[in-house]
Amino acid sequence: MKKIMVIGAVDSGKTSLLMAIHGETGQVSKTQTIEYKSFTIDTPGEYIENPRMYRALMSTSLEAKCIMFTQDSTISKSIFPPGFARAFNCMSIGVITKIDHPQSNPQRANELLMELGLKGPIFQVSALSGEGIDELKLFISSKNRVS
Ligand SMILES: Nc1nc2c(ncn2[C@@H]2O[C@H](COP(=O)(O)OP(=O)(O)OP(=O)(O)O)[C@@H](O)[C@H]2O)c(=O)[nH]1
Ligand SMILES: [Mg+2]
Repeated sequence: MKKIMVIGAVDSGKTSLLMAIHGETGQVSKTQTIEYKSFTIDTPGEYIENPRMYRALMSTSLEAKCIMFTQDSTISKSIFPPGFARAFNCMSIGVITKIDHPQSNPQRANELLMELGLKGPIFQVSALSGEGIDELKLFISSKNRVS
């Protein structure tokens, strides 16, 4: 079965997001390497922050039917090169994270994600409060049905 992969900056909330999707609670730890868990693939933020690791992201993405690109809504800049999502053949969506945070600016995060050339929609979530997680899960499960 093809998987759902997540790519985004260090600390953008990728692992927390996957934990919320899997219904897991507890302490989040730093992602050191590419991690497979049932239908998801987690990646370390360093892999998008270091262009030498792009190749690893590209080859891993062959196992994915959908890539979630995370943008931390408390951060004012994007780590992604413009049009980056177009480099991947599969479905691509944006996920705006940490919308519960007092410094969250979802509008700015949305504008940053719009530069990626995503094929699919952009979701707004908080792994902390659970807001937006059900909507994202619904979209993911619809992708699971089609292939
Ligand atoms: N307020 C708030 N904090 C969050 C949320 N999601 C994650 N965080 C915090 O952001 C920090 C980084 O979260 P991670 O899930 O480890 O981020 P990551 O993208 O997996 O980071 P790397 O594995 O280093 O690439 C942690 O301190 C989390 O508690 C959220 O929805 N709201
Ligand atoms: Mg992580």
